[in-house]
Amino acid sequence: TNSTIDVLVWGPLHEFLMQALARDFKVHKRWEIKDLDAWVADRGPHVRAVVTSGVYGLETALLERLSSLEVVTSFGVGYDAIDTAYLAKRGIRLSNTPDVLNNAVAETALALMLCLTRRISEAERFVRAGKWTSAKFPLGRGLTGKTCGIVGLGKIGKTIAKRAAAFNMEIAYFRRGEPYPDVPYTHYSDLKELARQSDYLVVIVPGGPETKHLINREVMQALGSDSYLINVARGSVMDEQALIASLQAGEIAGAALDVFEDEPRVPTEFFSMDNLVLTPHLGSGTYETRQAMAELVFTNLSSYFNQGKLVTPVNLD
Ligand code: 8YV
Repeated sequence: TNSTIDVLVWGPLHEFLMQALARDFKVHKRWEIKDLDAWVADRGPHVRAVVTSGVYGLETALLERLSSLEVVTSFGVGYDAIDTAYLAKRGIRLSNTPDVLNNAVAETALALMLCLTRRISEAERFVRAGKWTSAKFPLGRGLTGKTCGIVGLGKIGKTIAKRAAAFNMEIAYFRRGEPYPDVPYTHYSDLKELARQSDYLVVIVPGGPETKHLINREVMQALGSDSYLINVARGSVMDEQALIASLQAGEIAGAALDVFEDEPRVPTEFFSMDNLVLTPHLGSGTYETRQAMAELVFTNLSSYFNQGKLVTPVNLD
C-alpha cells in the first residue's frame, strides 16, 4: 500500500484523479493548507511526490524545501511552466500526459479554423442581437484547396495535418534545418516563407524560452491580410502586442486564440475585434480526453511507486 506516501497536489485537478489519489496516497492539497510556511517546515521533508498540471507549473522556492521529493507527475503534455533543469539537477523524475490528447487538440484546431473562417461566433452574435431581419451577414472563406501551414509538426501537429488534409487542404510545415524524412508535406526551413505560403497558420510548438515570440510581427505581415492565425500551443509563442498592432493595421484577416500570454487574463483590446475567436484554453477539454489524462497521471504515480518507473517519463537527461 502507498497510503503512507505523502503526495502534495499543487492545485485542484480532475475529479477522478483527486479521488484516486485520496484513495491510494496520503494527499495534501496545497491550496487548502492555511499556513503553508509552517506546514512545509513540518511536512515538507516527508513529501515524496508532487502532482501538478502544465498550467500550474511549480515554484522552485517551495520545491527547494521538499528535500525528499522524488517525482513530479504533471497533468498535460506541455511542461514549459516546470523548471526541468532544476528537477534534473536534483534527480527528480517528471512525467506528462502525451498522446492521449492529440485528437482533442487537433479537433480544437479544426473547430477554430472553421469557426474563424466561416465567422461562426460573429454570425451567432449577429442572430442573437436580432440583426438578421435588417442586415445581411458577410461572407466567409473556405478551407478547400487552401494551404494549412503548421508550426510544430510533432504528434499533435501531424494529427492536425491529417484532419486538414481531409478537408482537401494543402499541408506545409515549418522546421528549422532539414525536412522530416518520413513526412509527405511541403517543408519550409524559413518560418516567414511558410507564413507567406499559408492561408491558415496553425501554431502547435511547445512553449518555453526557445519558442518565445516565435510568431512576431514579421511573421504576421508575411501571413498577409487574407490569411488567418490559429494558436493552440502556448500564449508565449505569440507576441500578443504585435498581434494587436497587426490586427489594428489589418495585416492579417483574423486569428483564433485558445491560449494567451498571461492566462486567464486576455488583452482587453481583443474583446472588440470581431475577426477574433477567443477560447479559454479548452484544447484538450473533452470528457474523454481529460479522463484519459487523469488516468495517465495516476498510472504514472502508481507505477513509479509500485514498479519503480514512470509510464510516460519526460526525459530530463
Ligand atoms: C492543460 C495543456 O494541461 O496539455 C497541455 O499542455 O495545455 C492542457 O491540456 C489542461 O488545460 C489542464 O490544465
